[in-house]
Amino acid sequence: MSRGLFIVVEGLDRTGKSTQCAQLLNHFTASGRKVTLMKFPDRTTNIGQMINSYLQSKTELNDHAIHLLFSANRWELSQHIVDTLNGGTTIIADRYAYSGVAYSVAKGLNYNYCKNPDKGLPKPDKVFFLDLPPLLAQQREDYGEERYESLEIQTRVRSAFVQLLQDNQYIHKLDVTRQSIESVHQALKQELTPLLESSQEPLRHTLFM
Ligand code: FDM
Ligand code: MG
Repeated sequence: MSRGLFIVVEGLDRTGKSTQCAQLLNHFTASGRKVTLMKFPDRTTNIGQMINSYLQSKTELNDHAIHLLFSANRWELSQHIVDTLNGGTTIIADRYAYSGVAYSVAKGLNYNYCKNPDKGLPKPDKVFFLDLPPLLAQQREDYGEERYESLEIQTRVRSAFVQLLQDNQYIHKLDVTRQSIESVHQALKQELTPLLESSQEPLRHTLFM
C-alpha cells in the first residue's frame, strides 16, 4: 500500500483556503482516495483551546509564548499525521508551519527564530500559497472578527510569506485575484496531478524552512 499525500494550503485570512480544502476533499473522496482534512491551529486540543482564546482576544499572551504554542499544537499532532499518511490516507491541511512563521514575523519576531520550533515536523509533499492582495481580502465577508484580521497586519503577513516563498522554492504560489472558486480548484488539481501519478518516497520528519 502506498502512503497518503500531505498537501498544505496556506494564505492570508479570507483568501479561500477553507473553501479550496473542502473542494479538494470532495474531489479526492469522489475519486476513491482515502483522504482527511486537518486545520491548524487545531482548536480542539488543550493547547488549541489556549490558542483559540488568544485569537478571540479573551486572553493575552507573550508573543514568543503564543508562537511556541502554535508550534506545539502541530507537534502534538505530528505522530497522528505520520500514522495517517503511512496508513494510506491523504491529508489536506488548512494552514501549517508557514502561517506559524508568517504571522509571528508580522508581529516583529525574528524570522530565523520563528522557523526553529517547527524544524523536524513531517514535511508536506505539496504547499500552496493562495495569493490575494490584502485590500481585496479585506472586502470579503466576515473579515475582521479575530486577532490579526486587520489590513495593516495582513499586509505585513503577506510580506513575510513573500520571504518564505523566496527561501522555499517548493512552495507553489497561485494568484487567486479575480479567479472563481472553480478555476482555483482546477489549478490546484492540475498542479497535483504529477504527484498523484507517481509513487511516494517513504515519509521522513524533515521539515526545514
Ligand atoms: N496562525 C495560524 C498563527 O498565527 N500561527 C500559526 O501557526 C497558525 C497555524 O491563527 F490569523 C494564525 C493565522 C490566523 C489564525 O487561523 C487562525 P484561521 O485559519 O483563520 O482559523
Ligand atoms: Mg481567520
